[in-house]
Amino acid sequence: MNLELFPEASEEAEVIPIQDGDLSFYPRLFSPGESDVFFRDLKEKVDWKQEEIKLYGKVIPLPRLTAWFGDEGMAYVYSGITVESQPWTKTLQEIKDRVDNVSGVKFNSVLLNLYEHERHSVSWHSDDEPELGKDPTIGSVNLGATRRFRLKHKKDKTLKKSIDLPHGSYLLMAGSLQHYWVHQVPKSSRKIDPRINLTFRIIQNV
Ligand SMILES: O=C(O)CCC(=O)C(=O)O
Ligand SMILES: [Mn+2]
Repeated sequence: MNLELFPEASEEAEVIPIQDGDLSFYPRLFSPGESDVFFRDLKEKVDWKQEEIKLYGKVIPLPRLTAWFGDEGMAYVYSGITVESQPWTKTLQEIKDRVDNVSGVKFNSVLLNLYEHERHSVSWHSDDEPELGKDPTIGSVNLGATRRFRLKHKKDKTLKKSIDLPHGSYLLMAGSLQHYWVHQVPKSSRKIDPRINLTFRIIQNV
């Protein structure tokens, strides 16, 4: 990507003060123009899957579409689903290079979520699967409509945070955040356009 075509991208970060974890927010890691290009490419070309989970013997569709990419041989268990990774596409590699660069790590996999409308969501959880290791670094890129990201502390119920994640933004979660906090993207009663979220991860022992 020729950065001169996208002068409004910025690697400026805000540290979001939070107890028991680290949160950094890059409001415009990707410019609106390049974010539009990424959004369209991913929405059209990714083979989006409607996964299902089993809950109390019932099969329930996840309230969003997903896809899983990564270095060769990455398998990921997510809500009881095992998914083999697909190889990086040119667009995903380009996004990953920018994200790796500001995060100071090398992610080896990414979970893509497509929220087609306001009824699509992700419920309270931590990204604390054993294959991510202790204190995982999770990098979250946002494309398309702004959705609200909520965090709540697992022990101290008075601790909560809410962050709106706009087109082109990047949220870096690190330290003990996944140990002490859960997060969600709630449904909304207000109409919301499609959004794609990419959560970059590092699978250990590969
Ligand atoms: O869509 C988001 O902002 C969060 C997605 C998420 O938490 C996940 O995939 O683990
Ligand atoms: Mn998550």
